[in-house]
Amino acid sequence: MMVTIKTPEEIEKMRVAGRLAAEVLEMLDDLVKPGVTTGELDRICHEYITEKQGAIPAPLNYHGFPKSICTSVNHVICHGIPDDNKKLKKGDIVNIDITVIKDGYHGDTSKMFYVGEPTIMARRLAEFTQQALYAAIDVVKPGARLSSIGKVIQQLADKERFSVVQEYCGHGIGKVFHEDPQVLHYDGYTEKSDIELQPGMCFTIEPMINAGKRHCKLLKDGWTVVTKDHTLSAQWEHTLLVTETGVEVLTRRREESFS
Ligand code: EYL
Ligand code: CO
Ligand code: CO
Repeated sequence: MMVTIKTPEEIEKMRVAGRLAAEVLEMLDDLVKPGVTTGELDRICHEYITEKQGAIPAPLNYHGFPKSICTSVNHVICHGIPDDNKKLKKGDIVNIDITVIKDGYHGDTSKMFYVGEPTIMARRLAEFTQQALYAAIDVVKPGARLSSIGKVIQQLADKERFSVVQEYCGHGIGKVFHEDPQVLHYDGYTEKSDIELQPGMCFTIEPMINAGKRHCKLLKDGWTVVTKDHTLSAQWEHTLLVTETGVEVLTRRREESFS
């Protein structure tokens, strides 16, 4: 396993990439509403990233992925493909996942949007998942172990009787979209893989939480991951930098404040 430590010059580029990714999510706030298609949202993001930001949407052609963003609606866990025929409707919940490359470095972030008024369960699941991400961010500091992240998320989910998806995880990030280490959202490290966090490490935390059982199914399109029991799923993601004293949230949005 090869975990990179970013230089001060690289950290500045990670800050820029992170800020741009966050700004794409902020731009979407007024656009996610009943009647819009996920295909339209993809085109809007693609144009914003390439024209306004002078950046590259990382998912496009990554391992052959056909679009510039991921849009995961209701029981879709992750990697939902934007589709001109998929109109969002009142009561839907949708995760929009943005990764941009700027000056060679990646910023990766996602959040849940409500389309009109969500059901009580949908809101509870989405808010819980955001709080689980925040609790996990809170344990990130030099000397902490990678396993403390998944332990906190799993423990909170157990209390609410929600489940934590195990097949997809957070990841180191930098010049490369997905680098070491793997960041598990459940309690699953071996002694060897459970590294100690050090200043200059960058990685994402991106828990996927299901209202029902944790198991996934890959659709025949080869990309879309859904809950096997078709219950709702939520995900939130930030890109983080381990600092000398704690953590910096590189993809922080205006509406967020971190201690
Ligand atoms: C594209 C590649 C299989 C993303 C992330 C887009 C989808 C399915 C192969 C991870 C893996 C985003 O870190 C990610 N999101 O936060 N693949 C991804 N793809 C894709
Ligand atoms: Co992402
Ligand atoms: Co990611």
